[in-house]
Amino acid sequence: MERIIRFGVSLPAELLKHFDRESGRRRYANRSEAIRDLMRDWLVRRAWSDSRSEVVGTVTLVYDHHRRELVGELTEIQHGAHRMIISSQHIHLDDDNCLEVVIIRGRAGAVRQLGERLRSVRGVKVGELVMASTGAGLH
Ligand code: NI
Repeated sequence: MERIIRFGVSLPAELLKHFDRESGRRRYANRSEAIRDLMRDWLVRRAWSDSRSEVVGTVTLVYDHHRRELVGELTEIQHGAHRMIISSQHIHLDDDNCLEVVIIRGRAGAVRQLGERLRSVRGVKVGELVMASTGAGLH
């Protein structure tokens, strides 16, 4: 079982008051859980800021499939990066619109670059890169 430690932190009373109010709104069971989540978020952000660290990200795209050039370009980019793309899912939302979710694993710099390339393809209506983590080092 994982060893849990307790430690003391000094901080301004007002800061703690605001923190408790916000973490209560977000339905955290207790202050420790809220702080653990903050630490994990910070570690994930740190990992993404080091272009060499191993990360996982998802890119969500919404586009009109009648725009053939756009579809061709998205496919071209993904084939060019097939080693980094773990999976992709395509959903036909209606007569015109498609939703595509692409899961990418690799070095942070390369994952970010690929995400940016996909979302910046001309005609993409919604394009968002979510910076997730392999989970390694997070407990
Ligand atoms: Ni479709």
